[in-house]
Amino acid sequence: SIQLVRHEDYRAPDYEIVATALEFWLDADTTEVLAELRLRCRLPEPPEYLIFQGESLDLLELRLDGQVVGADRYDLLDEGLRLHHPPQAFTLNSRVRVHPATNTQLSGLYAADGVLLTQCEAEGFRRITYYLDRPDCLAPFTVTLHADREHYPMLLANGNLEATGTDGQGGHWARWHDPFPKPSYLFALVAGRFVVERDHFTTQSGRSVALEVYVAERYRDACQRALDSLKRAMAWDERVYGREYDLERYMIVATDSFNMGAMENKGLNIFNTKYVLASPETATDDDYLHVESVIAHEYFHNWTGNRVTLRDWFQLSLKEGLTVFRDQEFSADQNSRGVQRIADVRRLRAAQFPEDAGPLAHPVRPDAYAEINNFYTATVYEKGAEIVRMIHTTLGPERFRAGMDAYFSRFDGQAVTIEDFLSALEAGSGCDLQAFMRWYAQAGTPRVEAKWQQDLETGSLSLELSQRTPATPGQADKTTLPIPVRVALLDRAGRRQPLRVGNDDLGTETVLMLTQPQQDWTFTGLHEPCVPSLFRGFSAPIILERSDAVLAEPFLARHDDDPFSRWENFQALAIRELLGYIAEPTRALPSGDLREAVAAVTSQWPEDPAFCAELLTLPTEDYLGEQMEIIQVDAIHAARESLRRALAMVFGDTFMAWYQGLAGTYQLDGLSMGRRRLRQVMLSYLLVNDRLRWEAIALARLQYAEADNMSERLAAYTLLVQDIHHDSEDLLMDFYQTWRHHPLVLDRWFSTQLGREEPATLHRAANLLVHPDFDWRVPNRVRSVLGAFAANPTVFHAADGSGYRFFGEQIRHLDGINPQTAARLATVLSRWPRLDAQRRGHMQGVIAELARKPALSRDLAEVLSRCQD
Ligand code: HT7
Ligand code: ZN
Repeated sequence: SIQLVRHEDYRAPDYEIVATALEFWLDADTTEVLAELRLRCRLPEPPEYLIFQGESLDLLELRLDGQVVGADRYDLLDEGLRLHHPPQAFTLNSRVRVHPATNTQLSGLYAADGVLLTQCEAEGFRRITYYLDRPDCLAPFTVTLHADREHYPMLLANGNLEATGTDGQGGHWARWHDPFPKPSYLFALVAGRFVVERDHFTTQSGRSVALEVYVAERYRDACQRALDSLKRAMAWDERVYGREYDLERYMIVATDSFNMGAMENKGLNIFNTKYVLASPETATDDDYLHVESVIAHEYFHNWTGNRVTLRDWFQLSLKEGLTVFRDQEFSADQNSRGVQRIADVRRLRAAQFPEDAGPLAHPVRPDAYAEINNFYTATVYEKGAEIVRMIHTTLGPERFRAGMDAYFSRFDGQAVTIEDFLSALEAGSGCDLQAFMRWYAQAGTPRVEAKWQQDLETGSLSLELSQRTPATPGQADKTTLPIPVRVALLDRAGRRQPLRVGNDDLGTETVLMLTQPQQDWTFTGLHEPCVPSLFRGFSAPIILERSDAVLAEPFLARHDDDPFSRWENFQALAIRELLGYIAEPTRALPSGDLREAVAAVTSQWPEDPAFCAELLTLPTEDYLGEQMEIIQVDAIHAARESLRRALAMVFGDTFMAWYQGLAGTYQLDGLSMGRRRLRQVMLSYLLVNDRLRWEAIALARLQYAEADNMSERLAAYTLLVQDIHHDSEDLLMDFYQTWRHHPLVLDRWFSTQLGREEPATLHRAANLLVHPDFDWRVPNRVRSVLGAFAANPTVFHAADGSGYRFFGEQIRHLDGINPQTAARLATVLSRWPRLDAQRRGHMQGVIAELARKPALSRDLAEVLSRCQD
């Protein structure tokens, strides 16, 4: 059975580390690490023993206060080194060897593309040296790096560069000091050959900060977006939160070999190249937006995560949820707030809602884990951000800011908990927020039911809201949550009406707090018929069930002045249409409501093309599946295709006119990006219009051949390659020949072809796994095949189970190389409870077979075991 770490078992560390000094003799095959830790007991009497975590380390020497430690004074355990009878205060010196070149897990110190680099969050530092590897153990670090100058001309670590020098025979060294006490998970070093793109930022107090982006020579020209985004993020954090950067330099290093998106190591961020590099020839508009938001996210961690850090890993959302909220708000301020919110909610619904409804459901603050890496989830990140957003909505921006000021001033330099966060927000804002603790503790997506009634005679409108949260694994009984409901009342022309409740005048938009299982509000002075617009801006992460849906949705889809809410109701029309068609496939499409809503959008030139693109994009097959008790994979696919075709037939001429009229020169402002996005939506419809198809294919091929940017080129390429009735082998060849030397673009070559919804895609996937450019050690490449395969609804969910079996075999293989990535990809196997009996049996069979294999990683074993619960 798997051993769990439990929140309730938390104990403060017995020792503090007063100072950490590390010295590295770097080499890809064998690196030697000398650690000097000054320790002091925090208890009146020292304990019997002290455990230093360590994993895959060859211990060469151990000294205590300068004396060699005898073999009877310590044991080497699976989890690390147990030192017996530690003194009250002492200095421990250890010398260990590690092997970066064979570290395919990409946790700890590893080698990639001739570079040596580290990833320590969550528990990678123990793969570098013996340590108290826990987030509540903070120390200032001094780090000296020695390496061969030829192979590793640049030597980087956290903090400020103190000194450099040469060693004999072509060696050199650099010493770095980070004065800000930090937990080990924020440690980083990098050694290698890079080009550096530089800039600087002057802080609000007038200090100049050097900004440096380190990339491989071939990426030299693709760093500007990252630097610009960084400067805007720094200015934004000063303006919105009063937070200033604290070191002399801020370094970002890009690597193609990385388990996640990026890492906020103090002063030395390490990034997946995917979230640093952007040039018009290689990056899409979405890539540009992602670079901006991930750069900002890691920068914002400097205060929310680094200066104020976590007491233990159960508090992960304290830094991640809060920092996602901050990066979402930053992006909303840089771009269109409405479109940003739609994208945030799309992501939440695509990843977090299914997680919260299946066997992997867990609270935003989990109670137990076997492997903490498995808890970097959409729930911790995205739902965590929604909780912070609800608090922000409840307090309003000024009181929220006062609360955040209190948080930073109380806890700077400390390792704290979510309770600490809420209590500081309470102190700063003067509001009671205790009830929000329940959102952190309770899993599952709440349902809110809305009913209302208007009496035109008396002018009163009564609104009744009720809430319930379905049971989740291990949490049968659910409590009531505080749910902020942003509302407006719209008259027939879509105008907001004054909101009066009792004697309170609430303006034309307000936030109601639903804190009971069921609550009523009566608005007065309303003598014209009104429709409530509820959960504007998606003011809470819930599923809304409105009793008036059939009437309200068509109206709100056309008239709601809140962009999120209008989009939401538009989507609801499409969902209703599709579910209706699945129930009765002889129905004519598109029917009245949706047709009229689309006609209203297409009747005028799209002034806000990005928003129009959102409106006209149909819900994904996955999201449709979420609306059904049992996911009818094939029927959903058929219905969505039929509706796309039907809309294309009715609105084809407008779509063609827009496609032509929206063309423009390539620029990177929001309007130009929006035009490109809407043009691609138009093109996707035109390709399924029988009358215009041949013309559309010619246009798509022309767009592919002549585009001067990757956004338009890839959009046309993807549509053509994924069109199973079109022979696009020539395009595949051309794309490969053109981009085979650019890993990020080549990832697209791999993933796009796996989006073809036809049985042959299974063989394609198998062939790609033995392609000379496939590499099991590079997570981006692995995800571009296995992630893309699992995202293909009809092929992955093939009724005969072949998709699941193929996938399971690959996960098993990957687990031996990179358990973290294997376990993350394997989470799609948690979807079985909603599949039909045949598919469910196949998927459960694959899970059971995988789980029986010997020598599974803790990561994968935990995911499989939770999938089986
Ligand atoms: N805080 C970072 C998380 C992260 C990570 C976690 C586990 C294994 C590898 C990792 N790389 C990065 C990313 C972030 O949220 O900013
Ligand atoms: Zn983060």
